[in-house]
Amino acid sequence: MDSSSAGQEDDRERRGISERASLDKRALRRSFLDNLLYVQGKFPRLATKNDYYLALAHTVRDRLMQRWISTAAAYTTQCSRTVCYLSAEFLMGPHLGNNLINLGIYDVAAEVVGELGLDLEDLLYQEEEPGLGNGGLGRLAACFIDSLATLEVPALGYGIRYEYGIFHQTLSDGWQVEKTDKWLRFGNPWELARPEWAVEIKFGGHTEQYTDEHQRLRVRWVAARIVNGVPYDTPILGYHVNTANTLRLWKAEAPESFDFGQFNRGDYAGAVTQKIVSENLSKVLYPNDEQEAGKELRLQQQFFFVSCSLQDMLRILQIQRIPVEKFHEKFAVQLNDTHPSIGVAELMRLLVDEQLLAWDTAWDITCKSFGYTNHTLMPEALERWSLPLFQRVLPRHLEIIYEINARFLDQVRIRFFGDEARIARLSLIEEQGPRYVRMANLACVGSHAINGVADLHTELLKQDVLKDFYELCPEKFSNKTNGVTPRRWIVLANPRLTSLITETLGDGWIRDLDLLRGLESHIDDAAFVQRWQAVKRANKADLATHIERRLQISIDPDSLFDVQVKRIHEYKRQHLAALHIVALYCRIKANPNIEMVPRTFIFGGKAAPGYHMAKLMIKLITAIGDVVNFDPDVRGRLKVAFLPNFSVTNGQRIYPAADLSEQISTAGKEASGTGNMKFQMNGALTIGTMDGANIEIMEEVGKENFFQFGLLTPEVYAWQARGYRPQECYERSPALREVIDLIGSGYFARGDSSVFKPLIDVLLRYDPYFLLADFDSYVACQDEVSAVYKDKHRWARMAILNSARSGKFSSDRTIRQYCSEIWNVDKVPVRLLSQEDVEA
Ligand code: T68
Repeated sequence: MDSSSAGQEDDRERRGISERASLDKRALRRSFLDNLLYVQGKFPRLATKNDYYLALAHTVRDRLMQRWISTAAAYTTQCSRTVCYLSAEFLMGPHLGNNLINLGIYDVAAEVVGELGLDLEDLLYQEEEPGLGNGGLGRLAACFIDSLATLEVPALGYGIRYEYGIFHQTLSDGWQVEKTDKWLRFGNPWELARPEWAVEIKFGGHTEQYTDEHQRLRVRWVAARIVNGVPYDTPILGYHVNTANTLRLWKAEAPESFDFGQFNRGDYAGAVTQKIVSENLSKVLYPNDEQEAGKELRLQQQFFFVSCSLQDMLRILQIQRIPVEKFHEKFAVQLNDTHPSIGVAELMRLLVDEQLLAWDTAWDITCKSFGYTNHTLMPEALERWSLPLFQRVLPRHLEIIYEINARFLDQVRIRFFGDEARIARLSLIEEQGPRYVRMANLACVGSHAINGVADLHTELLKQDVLKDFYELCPEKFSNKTNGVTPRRWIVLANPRLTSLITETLGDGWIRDLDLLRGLESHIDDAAFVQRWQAVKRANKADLATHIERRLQISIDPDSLFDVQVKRIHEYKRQHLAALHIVALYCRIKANPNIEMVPRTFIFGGKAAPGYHMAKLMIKLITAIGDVVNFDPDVRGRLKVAFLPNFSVTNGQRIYPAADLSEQISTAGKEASGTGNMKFQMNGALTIGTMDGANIEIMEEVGKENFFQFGLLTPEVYAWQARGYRPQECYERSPALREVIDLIGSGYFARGDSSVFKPLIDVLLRYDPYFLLADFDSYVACQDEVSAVYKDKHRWARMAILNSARSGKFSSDRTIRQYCSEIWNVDKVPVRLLSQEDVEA
């Protein structure tokens, strides 16, 4: 083809594209207005912003349906091997913006609503985010299902449709106050109820033995109570593909027959109570992260969603006419921590008691089906259920667990002859003192694969938390370092950076984040660096405006934005950052004319409602802000802002505006962290300990582009073994002494020295997370941060390198590893069915 005809071809193609685009746009506008009229029942003049949001949501949903149906058809006809991701939490964040991006119609939608005098961003903020998770673990599940869909892998996310998600956090006089999260108040346009696939879930009662027609001894579970599980499905669209997988969340409902029994006996109130008790099961998300709740309702929730999901898988086998013996060939079932690990016993019950398989066959299927991901090194987070409670809720499962345990320990006894202590540690039942069922042990025994979520975490699991299981079956263990989806955390959250990168590299990086390496060759291009700085400056100005509106404190967008957003926890050490702020404040008070790089400290995160020390940490930060923000000596050089209600939505405003990412947990405590990755992608530099995935981030970006400080894990262990005396650190460091004494004096509490006493006492006496040991190292490292920040050009180059080297931390990479190393699943590309196909 000569160049002129190639040019004509290009031209025709371009014209074709622009014609299609304008068609798309006209169609989008038409259905937007139709949905306003026919779904919302409003004329434009009477419509509220929320009506417009819902009209747009329905317009987008209509466009998802064809992909959703085509995906289901492809998987059903091909009987595809499917990943089932079992998670008590899915912290999805708002759907509309993400779906617009993945459909490739974000800009068109912005034009359409713009022409009607509306602002797309404004409409996006109307969406109540489904906050069905506490933090990292739930958000990881959300990133994973995004990546699974984008990689065209058949997958179902199974969880609970909590009516109240994670509480809404407000601050009153600097203290956290919790409000219920009524996210379903205005309806949810993204879900479809599927009552035709409801299942029955049994609770309590007793078991009976009987002989079947082949004279075999069998067990039947006679339950005291039955609850219905109704699935609500949400389509999960991949990026620029036809795949739309399903997130299937279960709602608990009372079975009608139960109500009627009591009603007919005249006990109307009893019937209604029964209904309320049943529906309580999916009423509320437990707000504790890293702490086992030990509550009966929590065990009921776990069993409820796991049994619903496993029964659903059996139903799918049946429609695809796959024999139950091939369960493990059809499904790879992943346990997101131990919360769904009762699934091991429940699948055994379904296979043995209901499908009538032999024990050994059922056990083989079970072990081949399950994989278990551990997310914590905190001993207090390991789930255990007291035996009496377990017996009361799940009598049949306790019998099954005893049988699994007896057979398992028989093998252990042979392998480790006479090692009774080891046998006691491996047992599924804790026998010293009150007896408990150990859920991590159940998950390990019933899974063919066990993984941690960062290199260090997996190593520590092998050496410590799961050492006995590692010594028993080393081949089951592997690492899968976490990742996050660049679609939400760059494309949606940071449109300015997205445009800059796409103009520089093309848009391939959105599906293949390793391509960001291409940015490295632009690091000496002054124009590029300048544009990079302008993007960050604009994002910071946006966040400054937001903070000023919300908190009535003025923020200088040219100050260093130093950000720590995550759940509030002593091991995450937000109070170490607070000590640093006070240290800087003391320097200013000692010498008001001291030269100092202006910093804005931004915090966000929720404390578990019953975790008093975490709530006191929030109060400490806000109290320091109340003094520092208004002290004339400070002259605006330090600002402290605690942004209430940290959430996915707020994260999307915050990560893109950060200069410095605080990842300062005690070494050996944070399993991985994923916020650290979101900051890095968006061009923040990290100040961090050698903990979790920080280590891998430093490996990728290079030591010279990372601010490292603090004790290493083996040093923490050594200090612990030697007998750590925090008082000595206090006495040795004058700066630390001044800070602790100032807080202890009540200076930040209007002279009331009792307010922060519990916090100061813990630090001086025990300091279980080594704040005082790491204080000097942290402050010195922060001084280096300030020194580097003064050289804006150098900072920008380091930031660009951080972003350029963040490819490893795409959840696409993580999911590829799970697919090939644990799940053994392949992608199944989806062909779009036409209208006629669908109707035929
Ligand atoms: C987090 N765990 C880890 N737990 O702390 C974090 N726990 O390092 C890691 O990056 C992340 O998991 C993903 O792997 C949690 O978020 C919880 O939220 C939780 C909830 C209920 C009970 C226990």
